[in-house]
Order: sequence, then C-alpha cells, then structure tokens
Amino acid sequence: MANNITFSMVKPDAVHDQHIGGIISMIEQAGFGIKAIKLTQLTPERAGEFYAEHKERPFYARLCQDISAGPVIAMALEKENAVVDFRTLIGTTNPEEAAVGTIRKKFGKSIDANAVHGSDANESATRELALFFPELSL
Ligand code: 3AN
Repeated sequence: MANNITFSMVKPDAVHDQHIGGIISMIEQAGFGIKAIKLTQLTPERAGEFYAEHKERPFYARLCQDISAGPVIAMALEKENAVVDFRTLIGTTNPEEAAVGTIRKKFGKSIDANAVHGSDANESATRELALFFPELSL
C-alpha cells in the first residue's frame, strides 16, 4: 500500500469538548489533506473490532467503552509519509508527556481521554480505513 494515507479519529472526549475545529485546523496547517471525513458513533461491538489488537491489555474494556461513548470524527488523511508524520503531530499517548505543539498536548486531558487517534503503521491504517470508509478504493 502507498505510504501516503492514514486514518484518524477525533475521539468522543474532544468532540464533547468542542475541539473538532481546533484539531482539524492543526491537521490542515500541518499539510494533511482530508480525503474523507464523517461524524459517526461506534457501537461497543465495532469498538471491540477496532481495538482488537489491545484485547489482552487491562484497559481494553474501558477503551471500548470510551470510544463508543459518543460521536467521533473519522478521517482519511493524505500526505507523503502520512502515518509517521501524523503520529508526530498527535504526540505521545499520555498528553502530559506529549511535546509542545502536538494535538494531544493541546487538547488531551489524560491517557484515556487523549483527544485523537492515529494509525500506528501502514497495515493498521489500511485495516482502520476499511472499517470506517469501505467505499474508498485504497
Ligand atoms: P496510541 O493511541 O498512542 O497509539 P496505544 O495504541 O498504545 O496508543 O493505545 C491505544 C489507546 O489506548 C490510547 N490512545 C489510549 O486511549 C488508550 N491507552 C493506552 N495506554 C493506556 C493506559 N495505560 N491506560 C489507559 N488507557 C490507555
């Protein structure tokens, strides 16, 4: 797969706190193009599928509960080196440790309410994009 697309979600905590615009603004200013975007809400079942790789982790149930607790903004983002550059833009999982200028530093509240998701590898991006945007030809 080409190295120029990634999947992102503005998570329920940030949608609830009305940070959709602020987050999308940072994404656009960093040079990402929005190829697809939708507001949607995951069922707990789809959340479980989305986070399947974390099934064994102690916070899995909470993670699935949080991500399905309210609407999310799902996006397909285009840029050269999209996955790696987007991970840099969002910052570390724990917003307290995230670098200044990152989305999680600015909008994240805690490790489990960290405002935004970004695929961690091209393979994850392919799988996650297919879950949310099956109509996209990748
Ligand atoms: P990232 O989103 O930075 O790739 P992952 O893949 O390790 O982080 O974890 C997925 C999600 O699980 C995180 N975005 C965060 O919401 C949650 N999470 C990760 N580590 C913890 C933790 N120690 N306690 C609670 N939630 C966590």
